[in-house]
Amino acid sequence: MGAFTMDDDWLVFDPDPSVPQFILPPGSVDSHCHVFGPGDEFPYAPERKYTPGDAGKDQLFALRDHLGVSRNVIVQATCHGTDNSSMLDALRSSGGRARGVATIDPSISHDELTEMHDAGVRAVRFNYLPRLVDPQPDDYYYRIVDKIRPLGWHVVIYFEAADLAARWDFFTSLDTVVVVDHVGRPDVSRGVDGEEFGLFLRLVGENPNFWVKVTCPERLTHAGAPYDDVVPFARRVVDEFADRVLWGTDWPHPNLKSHMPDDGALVDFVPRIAPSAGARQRLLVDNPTRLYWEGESW
Ligand code: 0GY
Repeated sequence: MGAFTMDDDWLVFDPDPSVPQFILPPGSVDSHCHVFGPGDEFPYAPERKYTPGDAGKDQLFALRDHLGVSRNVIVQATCHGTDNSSMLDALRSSGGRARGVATIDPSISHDELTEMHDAGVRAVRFNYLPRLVDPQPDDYYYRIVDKIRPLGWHVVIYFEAADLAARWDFFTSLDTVVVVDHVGRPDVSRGVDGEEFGLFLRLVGENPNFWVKVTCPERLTHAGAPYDDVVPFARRVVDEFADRVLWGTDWPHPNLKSHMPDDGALVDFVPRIAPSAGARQRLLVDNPTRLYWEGESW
């Protein structure tokens, strides 16, 4: 028995995903995935809000190869707090095929940041979901931005659409590239032409430093697989902001309660939101390569 027991209602990732019918173009990047532990080697943080089942780098790399993905962007999961060791270990084991998004606090030293940069970290994540992290004042985040600016890193933000208006001034004050997780977490029952999603489209339209991950149909859907109700939202963003969109699996899918997606089906979702080969090339290959491997900054 290991040191950690996953939450009673935890859903573990699909151990046997389908082989996708859609063949990913060479160089495709899974721009949003995580590693959890393993807890015996990389303990979960005392302040975590959930305890997952382990999902380590070997399983992630096996999924990468199974799906036909070339590279990963591994996002520090909140269950590890600001201890990035599991994520950094995965980056260092990837042979240059993974980049990272870290969670740090403002007291971090320049040497620690440089070490993370050398391992492949290129961004930090600010998380605004109280079910995942305790809120911090804006100043906390501005201090982090000051620390990462010299390295040319960007900021990934995770918020729910209902909170966008209240955070608008802070978000738009950020002078880095800003990547928004999971299409800005719209309530898809409100419609793609509704006020809520309209505000999000305005955010990205008015701020050319904003990028969007068209990820997580399995999290956004009310209808369930094959996620028809999410298609218009993701497709609108891909159509309007073709050079600033990223795709990812979100493996191993933390905190899903309704169902666990088939990761092969998540690949098959791509042509539905990016119907042309040109749009897919940008979404899957060109955009993430520019941002995470070539160091595009703002
Ligand atoms: C996601 C979504 C979630 C969790 C985390 O770091 C995390 O714990 O990001 C969520 O629960 O919505 O992006 O994986």
